[in-house]
Amino acid sequence: MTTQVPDSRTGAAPAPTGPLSRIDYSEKIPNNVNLAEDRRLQRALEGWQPKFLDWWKTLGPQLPTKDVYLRTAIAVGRDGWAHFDHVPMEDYRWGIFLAENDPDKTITFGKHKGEPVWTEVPGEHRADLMRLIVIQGDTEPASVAQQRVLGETAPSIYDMRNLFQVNVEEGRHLWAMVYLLHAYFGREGRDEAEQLLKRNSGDLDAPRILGAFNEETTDWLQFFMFTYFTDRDGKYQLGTLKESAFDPLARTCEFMLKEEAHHMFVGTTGVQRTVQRTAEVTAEKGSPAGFDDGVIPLEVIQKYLNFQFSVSMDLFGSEQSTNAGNYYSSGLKGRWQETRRKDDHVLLDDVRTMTVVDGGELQEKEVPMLSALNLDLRDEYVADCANGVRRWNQELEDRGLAERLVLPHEGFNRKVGAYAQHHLSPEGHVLTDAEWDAAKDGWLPSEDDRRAVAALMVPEYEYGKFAGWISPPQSGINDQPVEFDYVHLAEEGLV
Ligand code: BYC
Repeated sequence: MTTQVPDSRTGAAPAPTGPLSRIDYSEKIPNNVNLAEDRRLQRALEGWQPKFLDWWKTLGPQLPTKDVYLRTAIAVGRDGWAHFDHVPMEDYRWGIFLAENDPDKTITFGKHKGEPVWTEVPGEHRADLMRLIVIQGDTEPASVAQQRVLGETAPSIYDMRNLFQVNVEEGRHLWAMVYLLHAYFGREGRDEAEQLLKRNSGDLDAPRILGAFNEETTDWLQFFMFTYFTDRDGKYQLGTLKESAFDPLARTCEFMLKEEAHHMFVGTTGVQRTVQRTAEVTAEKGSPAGFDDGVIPLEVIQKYLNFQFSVSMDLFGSEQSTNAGNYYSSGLKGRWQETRRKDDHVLLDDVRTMTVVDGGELQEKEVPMLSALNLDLRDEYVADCANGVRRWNQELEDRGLAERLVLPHEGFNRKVGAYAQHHLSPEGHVLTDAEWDAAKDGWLPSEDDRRAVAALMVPEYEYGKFAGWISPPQSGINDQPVEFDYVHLAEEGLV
């Protein structure tokens, strides 16, 4: 592998290799969008770049590191799109990559179905498209800031590397949205790009747009639940934007999905290894293991699951949404796996059922399909979420334990949509306010639970060693051993 001479601001990057690579690493901003041919856009992005780097220094990972074994996107083809090497994090080459262009591509749904995809923003959809891109862009830096202190309590160097990989790629996804704002939305787009660096997770005056991105990521169990449940919302939202008639957005999201898969791997296996460790200790001692045994009790893992699942369900918006119907009909946002659906892809005459709370009970009602597309996507998401839970339960079954983790009811702990004005138990019973208040600490992490989990979060910085509350993974990253030196910390002597 050859590296280029580091630029003072962007640092070294791996040179592209192989015939698939079309990403130009000679640019300050690696890209496959011919940035060099558009001086105005290039200058605008080069103006944003130092602001991003300042933001990264202030709100990116707090733990000082020398370098990290990171995956960098170097191509957009099917194979060999990524390169792994030790890179100082601030020198990571955040670039702009769109999936391959298909000149014959047509719109697959809505009232423009069958027409060629758009390479420019149609005037009548400008505001809606910008809103979707801003909402997507807003989540990316939010998650980095939410996770900024976790390096200090990493259960292993392997896990720390995965955290930083997720962080740099969320940074790249911010770049992806900022490119679209700069390239297609003029001054307004540039203003929005600035705002993406100014809003801050949990800030009372300038919060992040969506609820889950203002919650604190208090500890590593929360991080694993976040990457399992909340990154999975990202997968499904990107999956619908990948169908967009606005082709630059579609191609951007398609490429982002490649990186997203690893983020969910981190969540799935992180929770799995936590459950595994608790199950092992429980099986050894013959009774439920808990904080006194140095592991996270299963009921607390269930509470964390309940919390992150419910706040992630809110990210889908209201079950009935005219916004969602309009986005679909106009071709801005499709359905999950739109082209595999066996219907007319216009949906004007279609209906479906949804659950509502009526007279203190759950009732089914029929609604126009077009108005219920947030629910359609959310149903796909819930089915996917259930797969991980099955996998986690396998750890319990394998050790002969009877306990099981479950997804709570869709109406549990909701702040957005049809259930927002009601309290439901995880089993789906409608509760009075008093019943909810009396029971909620048994379903959601209490302050005491969070404190007890935090007390277990002691850093383990020795290569190949793992904190006592979590099992080691089965294999390392990119065929490296588990005990590989994935991160070199800045402080001498720590590793
Ligand atoms: N919190 O018609 P409605 C990711 C607002 S995650 C606060 O029901 P719509 C990632 C809504 O804005 C994926 N407010 O909703 C994961 C609207 O406000 P206005 C992010 C909310 O528009 C991990 C009002 O309520 N991408 O990538 O149909 C790490 C009524 O809205 C919330 C996207 O979300 C909420 N949870 O659907 C890193 C894709 N929900 O306009 C990254 C782009 C709704 O009346 N966004 N509201 O003031 C969209 O497609 C849609 O905007 C939404 C909402 C699905 C979010």
